Amino acid sequence: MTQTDLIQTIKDKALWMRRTAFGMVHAAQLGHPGGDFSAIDVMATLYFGVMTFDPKQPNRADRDRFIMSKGHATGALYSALCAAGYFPQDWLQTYMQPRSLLNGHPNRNYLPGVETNTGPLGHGFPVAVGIAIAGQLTKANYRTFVLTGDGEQQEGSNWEAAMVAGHRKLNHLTLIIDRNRLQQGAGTEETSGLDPLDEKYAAFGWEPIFVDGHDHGQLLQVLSAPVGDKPRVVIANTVKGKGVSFMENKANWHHGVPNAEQFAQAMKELI
Ligand SMILES: Cc1ncc(C[n+]2csc(CCOP(=O)(O)OP(=O)(O)O)c2C)c(N)n1
Ligand SMILES: [Mg+2]
Repeated sequence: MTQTDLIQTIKDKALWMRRTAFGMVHAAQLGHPGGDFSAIDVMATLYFGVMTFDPKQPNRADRDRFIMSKGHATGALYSALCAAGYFPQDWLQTYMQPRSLLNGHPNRNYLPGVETNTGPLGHGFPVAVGIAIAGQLTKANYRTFVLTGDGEQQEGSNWEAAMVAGHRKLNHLTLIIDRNRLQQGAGTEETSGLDPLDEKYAAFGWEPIFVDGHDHGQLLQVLSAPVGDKPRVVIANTVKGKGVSFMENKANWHHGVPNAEQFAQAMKELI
């Protein structure tokens, strides 16, 4: 496949994921669509352009690992896993229903492709560091990718994990920060400021890179770049609610859910 075709495939998957995730949220009348939409272009690039995995053998030892540390964004995660072939499409209709395998926060005991349970912010990144340490100790070649929210970076556990990863030079580890500048109900910089994230991570022994988190070409280039000699942090500048005009950059769409009219309008825009 040419690079242009690959980027088109990723775009098509991202569009399907946005429509699917919003459909799940609309049906359940629950979810976190703002953070789904800021993350979906990163996720589509990882699953359809970067990572090596086999959905028929989800526990293959040599698979690349993806950890969704911002575990509330299950619309993004489940639509990616379904599109990647981990489970049939009709499972999506059960999202957040009683006894569904598709909980509001992902559970590795229920769903293939989920590497670890997340939801409590600040949990997935430390687990990803542990997975990367295991890879380093066993001289494995797999890569570990972990996605955190930017508000999530306010949790202290992230900074312990970052310190260990820098110290151990976990060069097969890539952290992606979904830098949409909003958390639940407010901006990150007015709540507990994070900037300058690049300088902070550099001081912890990481290689920081900024990227437009909705530019599939840029994302593909940065996320598939060969490993260096340090862990890498990709600070993805994103828009919460990206793709739907009335949701973009609106804090109330963190866990807002659409009525029938809003859902129809979103489907008109997501084409
Ligand atoms: C430890 C913990 N505290 C609070 C919450 C509730 N919560 C869920 S999402 C969220 C905001 C997260 O903001 P951010 O990380 O920026 O996510 P995004 O903008 O990507 O949705 C909060 C406070 C939680 N899940 N875990
Ligand atoms: Mg955020």
